[in-house]
Amino acid sequence: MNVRATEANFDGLVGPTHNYAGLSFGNVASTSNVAAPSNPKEAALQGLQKAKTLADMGMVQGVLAPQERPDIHTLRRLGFTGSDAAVLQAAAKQAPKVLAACCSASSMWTANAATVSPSADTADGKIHFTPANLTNKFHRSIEHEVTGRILKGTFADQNHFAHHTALPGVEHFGDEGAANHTRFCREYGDQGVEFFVYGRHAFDASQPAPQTFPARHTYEASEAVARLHGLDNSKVVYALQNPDVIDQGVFHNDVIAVGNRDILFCHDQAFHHQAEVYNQLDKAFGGGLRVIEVPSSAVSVDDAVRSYLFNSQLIALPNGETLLVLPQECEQNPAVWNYVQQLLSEKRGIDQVKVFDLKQSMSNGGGPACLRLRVVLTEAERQAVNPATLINDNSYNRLTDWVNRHYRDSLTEADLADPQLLIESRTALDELTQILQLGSVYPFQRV
Ligand code: SUG
Repeated sequence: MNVRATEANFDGLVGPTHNYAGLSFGNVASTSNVAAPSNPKEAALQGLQKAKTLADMGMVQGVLAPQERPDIHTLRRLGFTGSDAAVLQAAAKQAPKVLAACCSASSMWTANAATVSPSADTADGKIHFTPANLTNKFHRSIEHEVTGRILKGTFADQNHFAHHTALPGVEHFGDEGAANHTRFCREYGDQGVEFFVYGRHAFDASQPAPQTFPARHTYEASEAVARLHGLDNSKVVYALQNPDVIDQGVFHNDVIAVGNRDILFCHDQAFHHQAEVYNQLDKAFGGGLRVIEVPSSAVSVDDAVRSYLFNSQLIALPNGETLLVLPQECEQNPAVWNYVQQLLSEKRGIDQVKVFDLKQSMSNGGGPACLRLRVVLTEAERQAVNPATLINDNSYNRLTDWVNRHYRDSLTEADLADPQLLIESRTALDELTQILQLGSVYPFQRV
């Protein structure tokens, strides 16, 4: 018998060093906004506003803490020595791009924090978490260890939550987490179909792969995560991303497809052998999967990448309606907005849309879906989540006040070497670990 469960969303709190450093080759927004000044305060408030709005609509909404940045620990591993200020100064002089990478607030995109399998899908009946190794980008490859600690501090109860370490940190097992993972189910408490999308095969060179931009995530990584989580093979589907769309800027599957419950909303160019992928999903689902396929004639791949139509959150509201959460860039794109209006009028399963201003994150290639990690929770599991990480009026006000007190409203690459920024960031994070009751998760708290 299945137990009633709901989907919770855990959004990444944007860290105090949010900046635009052009670090993500293959991510069009990241490379085109390189060196633009950022506004960390606005970025964090925009994220919190989205979280609070969804909490107010009756969703279970949490937050995940950011990383410690600048990452002095990694800079020391790379040979910079002396006081923290001397490390920053030497890195700025000798290797400014390495310093920028060690200052990225990229952990805000918690769809890349981990892959999560709900307890209804796993052999031992626990929720399984595997932090993503994010090997393809240096600035992201230094996230997973602290991410693992933050996840353990948020989902601490070992009776309900099983935490794995990240896969081996090499390209063969490149893992980008939930951005390439979708789960279909009829009710959240039912056993679901877990859908893993990857960009290339690491051990089979005969398979198609992109020519220009990197395929960050491998088949072998997806398979390993499914094994670690104890998933039932008959309820797992793997699909190769269309290599041509990776070459057009679709660096994660969640830039071209989103799914929830019995709906898959995707572009007609999303997958290699697309019709076969639909067949496999429908078979594993036991029939009745609803596919809303957006034709290229209505929305081009380019429009999808610019607007982030598919980086939307497909949400089942408590009143039974389905909500599509979109970034405002969709409203500003005539082809996309026309399509959205048509979708609503056709009543194909999406009942309402809600648009958010997430420009600070969008300018680095992160939309609504990038900013959240989905965790399906039964009532007993929800009770076991660290309550301080859940959003309500009180925690929202506290976090907003915390951002307003600690964050700068402008940051450029030159500011990253400022020793005062390191002090501000650590002071803010030290207070945050108390607000969120996480314990000492950061390297500076563990020396
Ligand atoms: O990994 N951007 C992130 C965006 C991640 C979006 N996540 C999902 N699609 N789920 C990335 O490319 C840019 C950082 C910079 O250039 O400053 C960056 O890391």
